[in-house]
Amino acid sequence: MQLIIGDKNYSSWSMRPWVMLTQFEIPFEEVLARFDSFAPDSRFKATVAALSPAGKVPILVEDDGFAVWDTLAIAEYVAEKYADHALWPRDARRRARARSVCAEMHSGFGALRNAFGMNIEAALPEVGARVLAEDAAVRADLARMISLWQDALAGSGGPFLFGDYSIADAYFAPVVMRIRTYALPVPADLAAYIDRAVAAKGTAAWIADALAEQEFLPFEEPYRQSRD
Ligand SMILES: N[C@@H](CCC(=O)N[C@@H](CS)C(=O)NCC(=O)O)C(=O)O
Repeated sequence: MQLIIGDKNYSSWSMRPWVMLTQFEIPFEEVLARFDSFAPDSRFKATVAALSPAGKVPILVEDDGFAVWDTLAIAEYVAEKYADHALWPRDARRRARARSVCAEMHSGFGALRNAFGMNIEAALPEVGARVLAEDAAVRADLARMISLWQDALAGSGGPFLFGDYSIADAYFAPVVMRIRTYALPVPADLAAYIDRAVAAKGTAAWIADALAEQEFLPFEEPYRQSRD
């Protein structure tokens, strides 16, 4: 099984299934389709178009060439294939709630995502403070994220959103990265969750790889001219 991903410093969607597979020790081969640009004639588009008509990463490719694209579909496929691992919570209501918040992440939080692109290697606290002060939609997204995490942790008792580590924690791993990069303010109970999420095996391994990358991609860098 291969997982086609983008640059680890920048590719938030790639991060989710990679972290999930690594956390649950499900074997896979990583294939890096580095971002040059997302233009139709880019090397990236040529690489991924051969595997998925959607032309985006991540893509999961089985040994016989069968491909699954789009993060939520990949998560569901892997959860079914490896049903002995509790990728989703075993309890039906917790599972339903975990799916609700993953779907909410998948289709929502546009203001937060647009303003704060994932950039693991960067430290941009002044950007975080400025954007939050200026943009009510970003503040609203952050407030919703905080209440979503607090409700999940209160309902499960932790240590992860729905008790044991699940797809939901992998789904929010890129948001955890953004909170760190842009020094977004979160209550103390969530700071503790963030520490646990960062230390989780899959996320820690992704961060280490992201920090080892040397690429600076201007089209992913609205706030910097170069690596500091
Ligand atoms: N809904 C897709 C989104 C995937 C996505 O936007 N991936 C980005 C990289 S993080 C990409 O491939 N972008 C290329 C493009 O927008 O053309 C998913 O969940 O996998």
